[in-house]
Amino acid sequence: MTVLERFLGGDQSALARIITIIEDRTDGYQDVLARFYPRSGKAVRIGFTGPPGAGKSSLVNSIARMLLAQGKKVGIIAVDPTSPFTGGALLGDRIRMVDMPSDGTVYIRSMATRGSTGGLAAATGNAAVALDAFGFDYVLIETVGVGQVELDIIDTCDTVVVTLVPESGDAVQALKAGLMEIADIFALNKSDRPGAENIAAELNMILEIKREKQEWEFPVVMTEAINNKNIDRLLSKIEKHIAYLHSSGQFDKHRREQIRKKIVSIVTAQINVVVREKLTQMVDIEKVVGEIYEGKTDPYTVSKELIRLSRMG
Ligand SMILES: Nc1nc2c(ncn2[C@@H]2O[C@H](COP(=O)(O)OP(=O)(O)O)[C@@H](O)[C@H]2O)c(=O)[nH]1
Ligand SMILES: [Mg+2]
Repeated sequence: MTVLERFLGGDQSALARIITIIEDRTDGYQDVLARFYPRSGKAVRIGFTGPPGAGKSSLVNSIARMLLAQGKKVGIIAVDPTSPFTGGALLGDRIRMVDMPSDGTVYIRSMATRGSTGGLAAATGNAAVALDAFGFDYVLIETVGVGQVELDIIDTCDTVVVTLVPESGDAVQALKAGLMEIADIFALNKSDRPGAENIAAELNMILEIKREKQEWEFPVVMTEAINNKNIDRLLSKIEKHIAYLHSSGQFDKHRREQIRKKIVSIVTAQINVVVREKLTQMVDIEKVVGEIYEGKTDPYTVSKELIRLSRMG
């Protein structure tokens, strides 16, 4: 049997192999994804983002357990380099993951964050498509709330949970980092710590502006991931948000937008390759660079001429 056949038969080791193929962009990975697309679209994607140490992995863990108890199948992707899921964990964190069931209802995957982050967002999105096609009901994606790559990843999620902690200034930091913009739900985790009530009040005050403008309530849930406290509330808000997305038509709209973006990114990447190849054939680029450097011509004139010659303009 081929790896694809084993994947379609529900073999998790084949799933792991396929995600590696996707991640490494091994020859033929696009054909594999092409097969997956018609089988995908059913899984709900929940993004968990926020500063390192806020408790994202712990929350993902608790939410996953609760979904599993409901008979749901859960795929987890960790893009957080500090995540216990990625192996850079404290012993305690690893133990927590070990008692996940090994009956095929859950699968945990970390995406490499070392080296080039170039295709990380695309690779993560593609891995989510694979998990979706494999038959998971939920795909939970954990990522640290920084940078464009993370924002691109979060953009593919249906619902975004921003995790904060009661440390002073956290809400303000989140505002600065643009997390307020992308959050659908706030989990104020480590609510066992002092100051939690104050931060929750502060958050709620900031959120009033957003709530006035939109139908959605932008709830703040005070969670304690380690004590399994209010995880049920958090999950019910997630479910409520998904229901809201459906009833408001946003679910459909967002999914279609993702497809549009996907087409543009595939075509753009492909055209980029073609253009680079063509350019090296058409012109002695170093010679032209020299001429521009010496002030004999300029990049605009050169480009205009190249586009004319290539008949692309
Ligand atoms: N006091 C307290 N600690 C927590 C809570 N949730 C998680 N932690 C701890 O915070 C640390 C970081 O958690 P982790 O889930 O790895 O955070 P992440 O970096 O956001 O994924 C771990 O040592 C957790 O055990 C909580 O509700 N209360
Ligand atoms: Mg983590």
